[in-house]
Amino acid sequence: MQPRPNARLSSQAMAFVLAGGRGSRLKELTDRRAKPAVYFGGKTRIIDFALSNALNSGIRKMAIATQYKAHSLIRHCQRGWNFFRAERNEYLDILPASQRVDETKWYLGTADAVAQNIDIVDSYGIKYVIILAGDHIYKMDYEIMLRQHVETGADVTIGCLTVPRMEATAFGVMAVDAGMRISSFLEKPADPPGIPGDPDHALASMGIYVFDWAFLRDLLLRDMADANSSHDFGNDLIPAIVKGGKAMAHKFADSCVKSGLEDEPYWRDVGTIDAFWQANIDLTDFVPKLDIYDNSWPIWTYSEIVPPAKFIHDEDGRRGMAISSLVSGDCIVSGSEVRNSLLFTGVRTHSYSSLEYVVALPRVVVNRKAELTNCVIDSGVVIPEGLVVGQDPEEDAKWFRRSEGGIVLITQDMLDARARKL
Ligand code: ADQ
Repeated sequence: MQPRPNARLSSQAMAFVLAGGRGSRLKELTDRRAKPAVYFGGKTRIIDFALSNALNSGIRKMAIATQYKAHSLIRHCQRGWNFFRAERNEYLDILPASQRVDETKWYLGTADAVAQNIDIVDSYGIKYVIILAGDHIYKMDYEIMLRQHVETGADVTIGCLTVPRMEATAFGVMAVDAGMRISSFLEKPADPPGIPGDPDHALASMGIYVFDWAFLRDLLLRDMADANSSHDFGNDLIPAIVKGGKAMAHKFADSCVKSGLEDEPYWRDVGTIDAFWQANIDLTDFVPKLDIYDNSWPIWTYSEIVPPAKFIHDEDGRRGMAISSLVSGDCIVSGSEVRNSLLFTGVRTHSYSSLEYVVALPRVVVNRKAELTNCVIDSGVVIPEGLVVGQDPEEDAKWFRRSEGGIVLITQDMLDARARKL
């Protein structure tokens, strides 16, 4: 059956979400979980942003390729993203590596993760595929990008944003002509070229690609047979299309204006402890740059059924209070002060404790008289009575992981090791 000519393009598209990378710069936060499964923003996990963007854009067919430490990611997607109905032509498949083509074969690169699942994508009967990374925080209407792709007749359309030139070493960097056609593409160049007229900035790939499926399918089959390829979009496929085909850039900033989603383009790779802490703490701003209260673009997630947050006086009459903070359900703030902090579901803070600029992941317990500043506390951690963090850099670094930016990451293993030595 041919798709109706006036149908939204998203109804003829699928989202293929790459969620196999480790994200090693998040250190111990990704010891037990893949980066896309890391918690963000009080209730959600990082991958919920890409999946919600796809859902809110009208896409109802999705696949998620997982690889590294996939258990909690798979469990999260099974619990939170299980509302797709095959009888309504909606699908969400979770595709762990080494389970389909050959049980010993991991996904070699990002393109290989798609290539190993060609038959699944075929079965969706779609015309367009949008490749997404599962590890970025942003809101974006992919319908606008799909429309540009179709209108320009591109072989590939690549989402891009402007970044400071010196930060562009971590990205695919492109040059474009006046019509946004990409004339050159360098994957993670040591000396990124600046934008003409704006030499301090570079045009970076967001790792978001729109293809006609027939085109990509053919390319993947050829790439699989190429012994010299690393089977990666950024290293192999995209540079080849830029050289021999028509690659177009889709500016995230323009997309934000057209969709009306954000006044200022907001995109974060929360790939380091500092960036992760900052993006979470930014949500406590009076007017945060990322609006998670916008009902028109909800960030969907698996949400536990929990009681409301509670703030209580302790038996000494000390007030439990939170100021300029986000406090999730099932938190109890008892006789303690929480400032400029973000508490995930089920956090408990006890009398005489204080938290300032703290990101506490689910089910953290802060015992009495603990004083915590500028830290990220992993899920389930029990902070012992009287622990002081964030006041003496040397002491912090002795027991915990202190980031370049001075943020302290606390895990239960670190606390247990400390308790054994004290
Ligand atoms: P990187 O940031 O280096 O560059 P990459 O490691 O290729 O990203 O991972 C992209 C996505 O694929 C991530 O979501 C990751 O989890 C996932 N992934 C990585 N290896 C995988 C595998 N073997 N199987 C399944 N999933 C996997 C890319 C582009 C750059 C671009 C940046 C933007 O190559 O050109 O600028 O993304 O962040």
